[in-house]
Amino acid sequence: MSPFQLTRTLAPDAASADLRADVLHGLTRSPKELPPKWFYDARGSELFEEITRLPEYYPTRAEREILAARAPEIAAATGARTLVELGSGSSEKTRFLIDALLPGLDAYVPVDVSESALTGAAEALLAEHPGLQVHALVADFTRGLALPGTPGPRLVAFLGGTIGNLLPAERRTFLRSVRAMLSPGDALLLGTDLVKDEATLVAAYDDAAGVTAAFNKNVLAVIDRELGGDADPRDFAHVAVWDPEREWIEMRLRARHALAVKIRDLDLVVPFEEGEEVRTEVSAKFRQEGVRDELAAAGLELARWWTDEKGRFALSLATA
Ligand code: AVJ
Repeated sequence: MSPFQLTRTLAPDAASADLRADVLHGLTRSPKELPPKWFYDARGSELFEEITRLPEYYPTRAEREILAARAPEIAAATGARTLVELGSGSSEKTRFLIDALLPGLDAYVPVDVSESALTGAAEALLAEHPGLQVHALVADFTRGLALPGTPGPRLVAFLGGTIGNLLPAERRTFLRSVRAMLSPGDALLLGTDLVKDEATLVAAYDDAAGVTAAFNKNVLAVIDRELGGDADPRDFAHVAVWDPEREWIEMRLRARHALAVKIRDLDLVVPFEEGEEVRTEVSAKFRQEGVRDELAAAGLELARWWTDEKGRFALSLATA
């Protein structure tokens, strides 16, 4: 068998139908909102990579520190022969896991909505590890997955703190669908950003160089290009606020003055009052008790908990 297989479980036009539905629904309700997944076209993914190198944006470095220190323990605890990575993107931090799991590792199953991210990452990996089976899945992992029949035990990794971009009800559904993928002996490795002082959190989402502002406004460029919109990013301000009750950061786009955005392909005119905001992202921050409870509610048991030296970010290992 060839060491690389790619399975598409997304219709090629699924993304555009979903974008239409999300924009129509999100911009005709009050308060307005857009799902964060639409940030990530080629430009948005580039901006996100840039964010991960900003001095204010600590989560990527903190998670890399944990993986570098703990990958051997993770490998020993799981003995995984298949590594599944949800939202794998460029698979950069996964190298620590793959290196620690080899030579017992048979298969790497990266799952992402972006086919180009998957093939690029797979090529790089296969060049280094020609014996490894790479079975890439183009899929929306929030919708439940059929995994290939590669050998167990399986380790399912969901890194980067991306679970924080789901709302609490979505997290429950997501964790249950992960639980449903696991057999006895399999495990979940989950990355979560942690609650900390407001100034550190807000700075991470409102950096001095304005990269996060450009990333936030990129969703307008996506709407303009994909749906024939006429939104002008200069009409909107980037806003990042900490919600201390819900313990999450919200990113919003705030209309600098009253205006209307026309979206040709939706036959839609979206009015904005001066100061009106669109919520574009929630990024929840966690505590150990909350992670344990959410895992338990999905039938998963928190087995190990690791943080970086400064206690900013956590990796959880959970078993079915
Ligand atoms: C996708 C979870 C890594 O919520 O921190 C970065 C995306 N948004 N800056 C996050 C993001 C604004 C990010 N993750």
